[in-house]
Amino acid sequence: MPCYRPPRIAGSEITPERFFLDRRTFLAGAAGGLALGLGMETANAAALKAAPDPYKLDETRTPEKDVTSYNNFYEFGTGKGDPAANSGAFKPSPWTVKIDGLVGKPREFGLEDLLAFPLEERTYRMRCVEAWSMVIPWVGFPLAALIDKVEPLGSARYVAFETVVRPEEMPGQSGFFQPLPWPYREGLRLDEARHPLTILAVGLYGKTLPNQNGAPIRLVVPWKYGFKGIKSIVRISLTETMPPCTWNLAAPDEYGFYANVNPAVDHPRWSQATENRIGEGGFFGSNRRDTLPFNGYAEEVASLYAGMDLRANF
Ligand SMILES: Nc1nc2c(c(=O)[nH]1)N[C@H]1C(S)=C(S)[C@@H](COP(=O)(O)O)O[C@H]1N2
Ligand SMILES: [Mo]
Repeated sequence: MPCYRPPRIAGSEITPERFFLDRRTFLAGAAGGLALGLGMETANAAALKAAPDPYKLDETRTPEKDVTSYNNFYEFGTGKGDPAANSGAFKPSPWTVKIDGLVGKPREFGLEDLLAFPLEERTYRMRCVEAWSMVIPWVGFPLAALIDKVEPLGSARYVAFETVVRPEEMPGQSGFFQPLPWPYREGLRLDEARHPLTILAVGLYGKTLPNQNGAPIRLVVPWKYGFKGIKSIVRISLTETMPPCTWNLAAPDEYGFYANVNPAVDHPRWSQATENRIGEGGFFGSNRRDTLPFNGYAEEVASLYAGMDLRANF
């Protein structure tokens, strides 16, 4: 049995910028050539070109080198540079995602089946609970399209997700000290999962998803804190009751099930009112921008929470 060391993440207010920059300089040589040649650029290219982004943002995209070198993916280590440095041996192909639980047609989807969904580009803000943010051009498809294929039963109310467990390929899952209990788990209410903003991403910047960003398929829910965006998914289950979620289990007073971005509800150890947009500088209070309710997607999603106390149900 590994020793489970309770995680204690910190706000980016206290992230030493020098450390991040050193790591990044060190890793710069590894940042190229990360597309793993799954053929995504050719598969579905026509559909991708044809589909306009309905949520197009008028904000500068975070440079690709930052999106692929400053990551949270504890299966590869807890440092921001660890996922890019330690995920070279990870094999995202072949891959299957099992869909089970309260569905009429449970089945396994191979990577080819997943890449066959009409792909779209979606440029979304991503706001980590640690108070940093990015703007990322994802490639993916609505989770609703996948859910429809398996025909949810009337009793299904939630969707549970699980990340792969592969200690041989994921150094953060082996060794005596491990930062989290595996598999990493996340969940959504079924209506959140079906919302058109919610996508399964298979790429970014028009390329196959790099290992450190959750290859070959990860969840993106842009109005929620980044930890809801579970990576390298192998199982999706429809359930009647609220599924257990990794960070919520680890520290329930710090990370809620809903985890909707909310500048009015501070993390117990730091403010959530402002954020540091990666690539713009400003770790130490200069150049911070205001965090927006629902990460700027209130018009689209606030109605999902009508009548809910958003301070209590964080
Ligand atoms: N399996 C898994 N998924 C995960 C994480 C993780 O540690 N393991 N970290 C989460 C957190 S805290 C964030 S902010 C985002 C980061 O996504 P990115 O590295 O692609 O920017 O992934 C989320 N998904
Ligand atoms: Mo995060």
